[in-house]
Amino acid sequence: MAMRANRRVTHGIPPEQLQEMYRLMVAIRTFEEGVERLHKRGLLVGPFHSSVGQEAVAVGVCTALRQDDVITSTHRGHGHLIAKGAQVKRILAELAGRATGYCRGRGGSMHLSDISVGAIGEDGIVGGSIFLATGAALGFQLEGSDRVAVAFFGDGAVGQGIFHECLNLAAMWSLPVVFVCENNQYAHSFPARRLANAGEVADWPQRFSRRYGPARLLVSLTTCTYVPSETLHPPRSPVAKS
Ligand SMILES: Cc1ncc(C[n+]2csc(CCOP(=O)(O)OP(=O)(O)O)c2C)c(N)n1
Ligand SMILES: [Mg+2]
Repeated sequence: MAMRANRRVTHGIPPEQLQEMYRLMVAIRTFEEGVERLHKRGLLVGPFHSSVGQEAVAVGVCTALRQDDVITSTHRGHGHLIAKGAQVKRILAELAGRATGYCRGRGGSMHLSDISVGAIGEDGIVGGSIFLATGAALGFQLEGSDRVAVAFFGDGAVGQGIFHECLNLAAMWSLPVVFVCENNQYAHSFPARRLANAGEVADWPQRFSRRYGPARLLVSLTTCTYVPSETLHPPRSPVAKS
């Protein structure tokens, strides 16, 4: 079927790339629905958190990344890994507790990583993904590389100190880290707006850059968060060495 796209909403992304993005979103949705069925039948080991409804964020962001850029992820991270190029079979094997899984079946849904594609780790600790990416970004800056790190995290992380510490450091040191907040309005099952006196999530980029300085904070849920590559790989000022 020929694909017609409204260029205003597709940011001039070529049709073949749009198709690939759509294919990835469908792959993530299909995976999550399948996992849910297997979980209900008791065929998986441990808990899992579905990313149904959040596929576009993972795909939109990861499409703009290079393979050597890295992402960190949360307890709801299958979609992030798939979008970054991890192998679906190995994720599923991990969820089933098989030795062919990413952590030989010992880590489960919340500890997936595939270093070879730059998915350097999920973290079940709320906010944990944020410091992992900030640390990776500091490493990139120190070695003078132009790689970037992306932290996916949930709106429930706003109550965690680590969120604020990392925004502060990233802004202060101009670290090549992008914070991507998945605003699903809940901290798992608790209304996220009751967690912190931080106003509307959509206003966070402005609010926190006023407070800490211009860190790169994106907020999205259902809209496809396509990030132009130049936003992720901006020219850098040289690292000050003492
Ligand atoms: C430091 C910490 N406190 C509490 C928990 C228990 N917990 C698991 S998920 C969750 C809420 C996460 O909300 P959010 O980051 O918005 O992710 P969502 O589930 O909405 O995708 C909490 C409090 C945890 N994992 N880590
Ligand atoms: Mg949430």
